[in-house]
Amino acid sequence: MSIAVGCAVMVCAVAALVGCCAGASGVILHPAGEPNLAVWQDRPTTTVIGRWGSNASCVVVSPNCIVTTRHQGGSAATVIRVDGVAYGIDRIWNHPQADLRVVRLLGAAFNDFVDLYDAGGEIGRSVVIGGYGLIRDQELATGGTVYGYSWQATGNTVLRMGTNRIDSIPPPTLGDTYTSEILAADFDGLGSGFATQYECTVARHDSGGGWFIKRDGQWRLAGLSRSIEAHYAEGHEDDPNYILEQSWFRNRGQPELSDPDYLDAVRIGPYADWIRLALGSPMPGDLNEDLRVDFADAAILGWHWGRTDCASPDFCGRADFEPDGDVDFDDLAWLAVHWLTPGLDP
Ligand SMILES: [Ca+2]
Ligand SMILES: [Ca+2]
Ligand SMILES: [Ca+2]
Repeated sequence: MSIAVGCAVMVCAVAALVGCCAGASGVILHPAGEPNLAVWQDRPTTTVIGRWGSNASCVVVSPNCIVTTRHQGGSAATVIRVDGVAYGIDRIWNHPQADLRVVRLLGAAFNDFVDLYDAGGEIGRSVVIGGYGLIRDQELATGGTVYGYSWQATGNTVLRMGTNRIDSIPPPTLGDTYTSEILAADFDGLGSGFATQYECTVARHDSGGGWFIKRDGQWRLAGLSRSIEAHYAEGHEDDPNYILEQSWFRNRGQPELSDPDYLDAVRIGPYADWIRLALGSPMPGDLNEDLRVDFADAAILGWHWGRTDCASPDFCGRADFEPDGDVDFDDLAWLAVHWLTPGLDP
């Protein structure tokens, strides 16, 4: 990847961040209207991809948890929609460095969820990409040759899915708001020889949507859509005030040249253990559910020490861990046994 592309991607990530009230990073497909999800079945089930608030996407990874990116924002009041049902948030775990969060939903009991892909070897693998983002609008052409598509301004309430192939695992970009391991692909033109059957890229509001790899006959989550190559009005290259909401696969000035857009995703594999800790929470002794048993938990236990009035649902800030109504040496034992576990340094 050239430095120029790297810069463009960085600007785009910022643009996605700034634009989140207006939007985050739809699956843009060619040909338009394909694939028909009622006919195309070699893909994850649609019910494992949800909507995060009004501006992003998410993926169901357990009976009651989703994962998504962080850069689109959101709060404890954000509403998540999965298969048409709205859910509130019970708990959010933000990864300390990566553009990644796990969110436990209130009242959720999903039958459909995906396992995490952590087997490595992603380069060259086919992926199915899905999300509640914007879709393509007009074709863009120079001298009669189509080089890309503009995006529709609205319409990010419909799930779309397409395919691509992972080209590389670029080094994490240090110095951004988040430092994430990533997977990269490109939006090849139809008939280029590199394009997959339903070659797609992502657009605004697809952030947090899934990149899925099929392994052992099962679709697993390998990535979360994160950023795309930015395009600018002519004469305003690299000016974030002149970003065009477009996806290209040929050069605008010289459309005879193939020039597929870059797109990337937060890579799930390196974070799979951290995600699984959150999915397994609460773990014994982790009173504040920050996935570590340490002094912060001891402080909570100390604060409630000696109480005998612990009751559902809070159980004295969960200091009464077993729970049996009091905070005593039985509860301290949970901390002692699991002290400074699990020792995952994120
Ligand atoms: Ca491609
Ligand atoms: Ca803790
Ligand atoms: Ca107790």
